[in-house]
Parts: sequence; C-alpha cells; structure tokens
Amino acid sequence: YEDLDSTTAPLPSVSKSNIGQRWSEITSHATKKKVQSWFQLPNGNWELGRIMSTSGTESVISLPAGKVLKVNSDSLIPANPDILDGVDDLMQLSYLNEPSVLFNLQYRYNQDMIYTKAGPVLVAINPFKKVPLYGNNYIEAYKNKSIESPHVYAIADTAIREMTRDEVNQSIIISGESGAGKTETAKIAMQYLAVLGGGSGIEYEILKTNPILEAFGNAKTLRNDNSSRFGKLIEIHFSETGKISGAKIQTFLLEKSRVVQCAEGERSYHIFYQLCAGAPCALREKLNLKDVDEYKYLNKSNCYSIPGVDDAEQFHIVKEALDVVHVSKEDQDSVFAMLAGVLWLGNVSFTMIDNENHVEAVEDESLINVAKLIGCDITDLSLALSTRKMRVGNDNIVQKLTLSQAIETRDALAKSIYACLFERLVEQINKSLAVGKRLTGRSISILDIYGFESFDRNSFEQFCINYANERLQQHFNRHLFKLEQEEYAQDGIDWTKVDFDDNQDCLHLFEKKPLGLLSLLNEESTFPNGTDYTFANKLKQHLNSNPCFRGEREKAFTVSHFAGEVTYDTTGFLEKNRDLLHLDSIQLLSSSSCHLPQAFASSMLNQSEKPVVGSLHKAGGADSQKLSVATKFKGQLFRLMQRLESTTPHFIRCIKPNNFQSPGSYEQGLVLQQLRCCGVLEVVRISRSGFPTRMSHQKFARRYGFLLVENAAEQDPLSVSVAILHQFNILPEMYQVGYTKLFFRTGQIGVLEDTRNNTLHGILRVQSCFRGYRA
Ligand code: AOV
Ligand code: MG
Repeated sequence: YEDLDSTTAPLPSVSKSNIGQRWSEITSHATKKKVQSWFQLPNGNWELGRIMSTSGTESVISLPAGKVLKVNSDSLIPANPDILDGVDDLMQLSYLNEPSVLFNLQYRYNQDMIYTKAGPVLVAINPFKKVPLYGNNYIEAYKNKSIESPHVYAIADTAIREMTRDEVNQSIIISGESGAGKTETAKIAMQYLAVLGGGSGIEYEILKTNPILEAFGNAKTLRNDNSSRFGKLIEIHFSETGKISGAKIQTFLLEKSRVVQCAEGERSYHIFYQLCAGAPCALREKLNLKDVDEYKYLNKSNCYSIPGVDDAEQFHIVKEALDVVHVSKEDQDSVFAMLAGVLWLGNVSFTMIDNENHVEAVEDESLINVAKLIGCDITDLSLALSTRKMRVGNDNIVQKLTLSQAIETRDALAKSIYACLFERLVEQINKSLAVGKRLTGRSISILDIYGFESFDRNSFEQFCINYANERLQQHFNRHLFKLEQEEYAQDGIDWTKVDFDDNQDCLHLFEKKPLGLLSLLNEESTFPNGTDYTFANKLKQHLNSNPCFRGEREKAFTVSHFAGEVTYDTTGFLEKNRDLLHLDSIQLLSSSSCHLPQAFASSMLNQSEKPVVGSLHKAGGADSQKLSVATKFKGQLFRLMQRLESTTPHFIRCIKPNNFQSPGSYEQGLVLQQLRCCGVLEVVRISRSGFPTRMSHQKFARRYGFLLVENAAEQDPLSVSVAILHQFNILPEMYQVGYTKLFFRTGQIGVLEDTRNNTLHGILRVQSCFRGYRA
C-alpha cells in the first residue's frame, strides 16, 4: 500500500468484511498524505472527507463545509484518487466498495452520462428527461467505433458483430424495477439495429410496433406513467448480408384485471383514453363514444390524464402505426368497436328481480350499445349476463345469477374481449413482420418484461410479475456467476470462488411440487369450495418453515424476493388464477354477426385442452380442463428461458434514481438497494479478478504462432501457446493455462493483437516493397 494515489493501487478482491481490517492497516500511512475516505452520515448517505490524523482506532476526518469529526477508523471506507472520478467501467476503480461505486455513477449521471459498464453488464440510470445521446450521428459514431463510452448502441453493436462472427443468435436482456427505463432502453436498442440492418423497409414496421403495443399494453401506474403490463420478447431476424429480414413478437401474460379496475391514481390501458380523446366525429358517433369520465371502468380511479401526454395526438400516432403494420381500415374499425364495447359493458347495470338477490340487466343505453358494438342480440346479451345454463344429472337447467355473480360475469367478459383483442393484434403484427419471409436466419432477441413491483397492496398480478423477475434474475446469475466459475473449475484454473446471492431458494418456493406456491395455488383453484382464505391457510400450513416465506395476518403472506420483501394479499388469487369465462359468454360471442367476436370465441374454445363445444357446465361451474393462469405462465417462462439459453446474452441493468420520476435527483439509498439486489458489485469483482478473455490452445497457436522467433511448427498447440506467452513476457498473474484454453485478464489479449497487427503490417510493407523492387 505504498502508493495510494496510484491508479494501479491495491488489488481487486476487496470484500465488505476485509475493508475495515485493511483500512486500519493503512490509515497510519494515510494520514501523512491526507487520504480521501468515505464517511457515512446518520441519514445513510456517504460523504467524501480527508483523514487529518489517526491515533489508535480513532481518526479525525474533515468533511466538506468545514466539519471536522473524530470517528472510529473502521467506519471509514477508502475512496479512489480523483484521477478515477467518473471512470466509464467500474472495473477500473482501485477501490471497489459501495460508496465508490455510488459516487462514480452519480458523478457521471450529473453530467448526463447515464451509461456505465460494470464489467460485462451495462448499467443505465434513468435520466427522466431528454439526454443528447441518441440519433443518427451517435448511431454512426458507434458503428464506426469513433465513440467508446458505454451505451445501449454499443451493446447492440456488439450483438450484431458477435452474431455475424460466431454465427450464434444473440439476446439483449433488460432488467430493472418498474420505471427504471427498460422499455425505453429496448426501443433505443431497436433503433440501432434498425439503422444498421435497415434497407428492406421492414425495419420501419418493426419500430412502429412500439406505439401500438404500448397503447394496448401499457398504462399509468403509481410507479411509472407508461408502465408495461405485459412481457415482450422481440426476435429480429437478419439475412446473410446483415439486413433485417423480419421479426417476431412474443408477449407474456397481460394484466387483464386492469381493464375493469385499477388503483386510485392509476389508469387503465392508454388506448381507451386515446380513443375517447382522439376519435374523429364520424367514429365517435358510430361507437356512441362519451368522455372518459362517463365510463365506470375508467372513472373509479380518479385519474384521466398523464402530465405531458396528449392522448388525442397519441391516437393518431397509433392509427398511423396500425396502417404501417398492415391492419386494414375495416379491421381497425372492428378493433375500436371492441374497445367501445368493453367500455359500455362496464356501464351495464343490474336490477333485483326477486328477494333471493337474483338480478337482470337493465335495458338502457349501455346494454343497447354493447349489443350493437359486439354484434349480438340484446336478449342473448342480457341472458348471458344474468343467467347460467348448467347440467345437473341429465337435465339442463338455467340458473339465475345474483348481483355479485352477474357483475363477475360481466367483468370476465370485458377482460376476455380485451385480452383476445391484444393477442389478435400481436398475431396480425407478426403476420405483417414475417410476410413472405422465412424467419430461420440469425436473430437478435430483445427482452423487455414488467419490472419488479412492490406496492402497498400487492395481488395476483404482482405475484406473477415478481415470479417472472425471479426467473430472469436466475438467468443473470447463471451466466455471470455460475457458468463463469464453472468454466474455471472445469479447465483446472486456480480460482477463489466469488459468492453471490443465489435466488434458487425463492424460485423453489414458487416452483416446488407439490408444496410450492404455484402448486398449492393450482390445487386450491380446482377445489370448488376453495377460497382465498383457505388458500392462505394452506400456504401457512405448508410453507412456514421456508426461509423465503412468512405467513401474515388474515389472508396475506410475504415472500423474500431477490429485490426485497413483498407482502401479497390473496384476495382474488383463486378467481384470477382460474380465469373462467362461462360457456354462456363464449356462446354469446360466437353468435355475433361480427368477425372479431367470433374469432375470439373460437380461440377461447381452442385454449381449453379438450374442446368443450356443445357441452354444458357441470354444477359448480369450474371448467377443469382449462389450464390455470399460473400454469400457463410458468410454461411460457420455461420456454422463454430455454430460448434465451441458446443465445449469447448481453445484459442491461436499468436503475431508477428516485421514486418521483423526476430528473436530477439521485437518491443514494435507492440506487444502492438496486445495485445490491442485482449483484452489480459482485459481477465487477468477478470480471476484475477473473479472466474474461479465453481462447482455445489451437486457436491461440494458429493466431499468434507465426510471431514466434523459433520455429514451432512441430509442437503441440499447448506448447506453442506457452512459448508465445513467454516470448512476449506476459506476466504470470495476467493469464492462466487451462486444460483446453488460455484465460486472460481484461486487456491482455489487446497487447498481443497490437503486436500481431504491427507485424502483419510490417510483412505487407516488406512484400509490397519487394514487389516494387522486382517491377
Ligand atoms: P420500465 O419499462 O422499466 O418500467 P420505462 O422504460 O417505461 O420503464 O421508463 C419510464 C420513464 O422513464 C419513461 O417513460 C421516460 O419518461 C423515462 N426514461 C426512461 N429511460 C429514458 C431515457 N433513456 N431517456 C429519457 N427518458 C427515459 V415497467 O414497464 O413499469 O417495469 O412494468
Ligand atoms: Mg416497461
């Protein structure tokens, strides 16, 4: 520790536990040079100070604004020399501790440098304002490599290069909490790919899918004004010549419940507000459109607009985008009719017809409009909403519904229509993006799902969203920690294992059979007498010994997720998991004179494992053949992970610097919590003390063997490799020789590449001189 100001100072593996010990060793020396150090204020923030003196275990530190404090030396954490302020890769920090990383990111953030590398991972901090980092000039610069600073463009560029070089499909995996910037980042990556792979025109269509999917699948939540309520994987295909040849979008579990209700201060899907604000007169009349506050599905949450967003203008953008992806005007009109139908459905009310609580639908403007918009007979509609046909023994009977049953039936119909509409749009978009093209070539997939969520009240939707995030975190861990370290072990490399927070226990809690959260939920959902209450009790009974689980009072339970604890309220879990639409409603849709409702009905019938056409519901109503929502979602996630496993991943971690969606505010505690839970520091630590570059002995010998002074033609690749390393005096700590490969620390292979290039140039020069001489 002689030269603390040197950039090559102490070596990597500083863990939280040995910082203190190390620091007390050096403080006596440090005082002579008034070394900088981090001091934690009572509010948890860190401040940079200078150590004035140290005696025994105490140090005197001077902080900004003239404050001088006497503190315990062990509470001080070493800071990096000024020369390292704002490095663009955290790997370059001499001291890799939490305050230094926080400060480095903040230093850059304050100058609108929102991107920083953390070894192989790109960290992106949401600026919540326009930053001048995008557009064609920047794209050009990253393409020509005339800019080196970290950027989404650089990640996209690497993905294209590696796809071409290695002939392996690539993925760009974007994660982070709700509102951290995943969707924006995904769009920025798409923009780069579109410019570099553009030419056929299909890239324009691909970009236009964004406003459509956001209108139908995003909504304002308390965390994010444009929160994705579905997961999305877009696979962009390239031809041999590197041009985009088509694309395919896969979506995951749309939050249906939002169609019929959302929390105070939140909105339903953007498209509803856009339609009401932007529809031209003729369309308004045809759909009998009212203002948003007249629709019950929209007016309960007391939130109609989003600051800075013009819904009417957005409506035109969406319509134009629909044109671009070849949704015909007639199809667009049917889509809008379905949307208006859903809104009017919410206004359908019921009246009591006997003293057993049975109801029938009120035949008012709402009911008439719904029947017209979805193309059904008004009596059929009324019956479908207030009665249920059932089979008891050999008899068909008609049961009248109570008020709550009728409301449930009405809302289930609205949710199903919307979900089918969303699926149908994605299908149509996919047709347009793949038309006449074979999607078999190389591809780059971009994954943008809903981020980790924790509200005051968390329900089934958060449960699914957070489960998906656990799966994704596992994928991240596997690639950056497990596989990396397994590769060292397999090749016999001398390596001290780096620990990381494995989330396997939490995933087990969800997935274990038969006693895991998902299994127990499914089991309870199939019991006719199961309720949210019995479900909660069952969880407590079977899972209380699991360290990731805690039973709470009443119907609640808490899960320790990798990103923090979340308490879930089981109200509505079973109903949402069953997601039943009664056969009466499906039959209603298939009786429609319009093609969309008919198509929805047949797709709903296809979703059941066995066809239920013609068969009537058993008493009790549960259609046991249908897969539960949780089961379907789990299957989708497994297939997604499998697909991602066959690609080379590039990870982007989005970070939310404050909870107010406001520019310029950087809350250290909030940032730190996100860095911690996704293991950013550990990734840097592994990359720095590890050997990120590797090459097989054969490849290495072939590439650099000609540089050897002594002829090595006869030797085996391993001996040639070792001879090269010796000839170029590569320091022993900079590489490791494995059984099959050589492993290098960061930057080492660059030195050899330079030598190789210089030598090759030299040879070429000599050759051309020689040719000139002969001529
Ligand atoms: P998310 O996708 O991570 O949340 P978004 O990508 O929707 O978050 O970002 C939220 C908001 O942050 C955006 O609407 C922008 O206002 C702002 N923002 C994000 N990235 C940038 C950027 N690079 N430049 C400027 N503004 C940005 V969620 O979908 O809720 O998990 O489910
Ligand atoms: Mg999003």
